[in-house]
Amino acid sequence: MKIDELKHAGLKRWIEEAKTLMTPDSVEICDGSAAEYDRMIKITVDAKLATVLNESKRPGSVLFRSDPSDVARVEDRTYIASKNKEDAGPTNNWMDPAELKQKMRALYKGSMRGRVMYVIPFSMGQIGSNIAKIGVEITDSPYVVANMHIMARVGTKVLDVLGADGFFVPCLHSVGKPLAPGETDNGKWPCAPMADKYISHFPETREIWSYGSGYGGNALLGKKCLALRIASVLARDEGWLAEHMLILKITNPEGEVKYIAGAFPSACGKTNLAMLIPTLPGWKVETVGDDIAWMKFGKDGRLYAINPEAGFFGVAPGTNDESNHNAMETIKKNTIFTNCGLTEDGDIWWEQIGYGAPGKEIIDWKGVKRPAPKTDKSPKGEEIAHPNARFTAPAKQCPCIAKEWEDPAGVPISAFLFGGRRPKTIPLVNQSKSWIHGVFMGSIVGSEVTAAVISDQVGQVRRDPFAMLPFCGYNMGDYFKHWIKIGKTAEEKGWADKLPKIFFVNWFRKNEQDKFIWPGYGENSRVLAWIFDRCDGKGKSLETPIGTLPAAGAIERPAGVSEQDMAELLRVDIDGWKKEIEDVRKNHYPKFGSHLPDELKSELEAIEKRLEG
Ligand code: OXD
Ligand code: MN
Repeated sequence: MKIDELKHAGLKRWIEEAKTLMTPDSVEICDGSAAEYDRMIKITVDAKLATVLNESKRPGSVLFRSDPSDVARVEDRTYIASKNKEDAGPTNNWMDPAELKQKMRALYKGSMRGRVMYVIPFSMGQIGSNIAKIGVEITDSPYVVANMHIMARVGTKVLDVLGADGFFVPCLHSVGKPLAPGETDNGKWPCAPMADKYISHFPETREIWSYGSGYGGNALLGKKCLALRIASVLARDEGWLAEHMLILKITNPEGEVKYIAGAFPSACGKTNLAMLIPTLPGWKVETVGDDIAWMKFGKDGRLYAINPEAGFFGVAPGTNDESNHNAMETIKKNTIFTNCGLTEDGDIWWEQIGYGAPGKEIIDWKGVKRPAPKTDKSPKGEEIAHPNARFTAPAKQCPCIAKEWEDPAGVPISAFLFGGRRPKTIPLVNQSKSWIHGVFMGSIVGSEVTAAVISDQVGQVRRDPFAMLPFCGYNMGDYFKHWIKIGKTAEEKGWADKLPKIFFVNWFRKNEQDKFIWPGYGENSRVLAWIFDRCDGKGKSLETPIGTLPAAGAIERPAGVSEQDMAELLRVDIDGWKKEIEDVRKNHYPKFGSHLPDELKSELEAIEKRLEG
């Protein structure tokens, strides 16, 4: 399709402007076809950016190696450029939108020279669903086009729904590496130096401008940029929720079904939890989504969730048949791998894949030949796969995908989970006493920082409210208010009892020897079963100062967990909680200043009183 054939005048104008600014050699409007996907892969293979994997081991799959400076989301270079700084709030980088655009225009000028400018119309959510949103990404990266084919619904069908004047979020992306005449990428992942990378959001005008990175959330703009940062602003304005949450379907031995949504910071095992195989007999878990949930009230007063994505962009290291058998099945074919090891027999490999690498040598994520590890572990800093190596795979390939995962009406949510990697203090599971108490719990989520993000805080606990710290497109204090408002709306309409119940969970408790005391993975089904019952007002429980905990014996002990460990997992650590709450009062809540809702201040006081006994 040619630009002139487009029906949407605003889209046409925007594409022309981008073309004039970035001066690509040519422009292509993506149709979303399988042939187009194959062509993108061929272009990257010809440019030596991708390696085709062994067809008999990993059919239809390729491996990319990125530049060592371009391996994860870059939070320090991510901006919320609202007109007023206060609207971006204390947790986001801010720059005046006019100033940022001026800076970025200078970078974009001529940045696509020697390249093709691809225009990708995409829908987050089922095309045509009334919850779905349309975006159009302009990019000079065929890697991005191929990934977007998997992660979103792309192509001509989207333009049909957009019509002549439909709303779309313009998403501008350039890797920031123009090519001189005759120059090709020739095996060098194109990107710009760190200081020139910008992942920018303009919430008032609903625009995304990304420059300089070709990796994951920095470049696949439908995911974090649109479906979370811009969508959170749309959700605030339109009265719904755009959340960093997995969605799972759980069926009990009696055949009753519930849907649970869970917010966990990046790399806390959302994908593993969403695809869990229960160890509890008779229970079944199926996947609706592994990263993002968009939720709206239905006519019946329940909150209905859709997964706006069409694929999984999962962290590879640590994924194995034990930790996530369903993910391993999902990525058996038609998958894009990035920054994994390449074995002698043309397959991928990563740390904790469950087996040593075959053969004598392996090529690491930097493209260097190394001795093939005999076990699946490597010393820290010498990993074969980058710790944030990823797979991009179609959700429909997942053996446990729920049949309703594409239902445009969404699925009714019974429970919200909040959690993070917390070695101490936070018990295995804790139900909130009320909606507001649950919002309080969400607002104080914290987690040990991992490699999903470039940061000097790796290993430290950082507060990550609602797991939205890097993804909220506006003032986080106002975001807390929005959650409180959702509760109030339900109350006013007589739907309060239909609101999801809220739980705080922690799979990551450690003992004095720094060893995890809860086995996690499939054994988490024991906790999910208690949560399932609590949603029906069942499940033996205990009122405590921090919330409602399982009564002794309510969660059956898995093999290998001693009675003492189980008691520790469910103990209310009063001193630890006093420190936790003091940290919230002194260091966390003051950041939000006048934007902190009074309701949360009252919750803080109430829990302090309860802890004093
Ligand atoms: C992700 C993330 O990639 O949260 O999902 O970083
Ligand atoms: Mn995520």
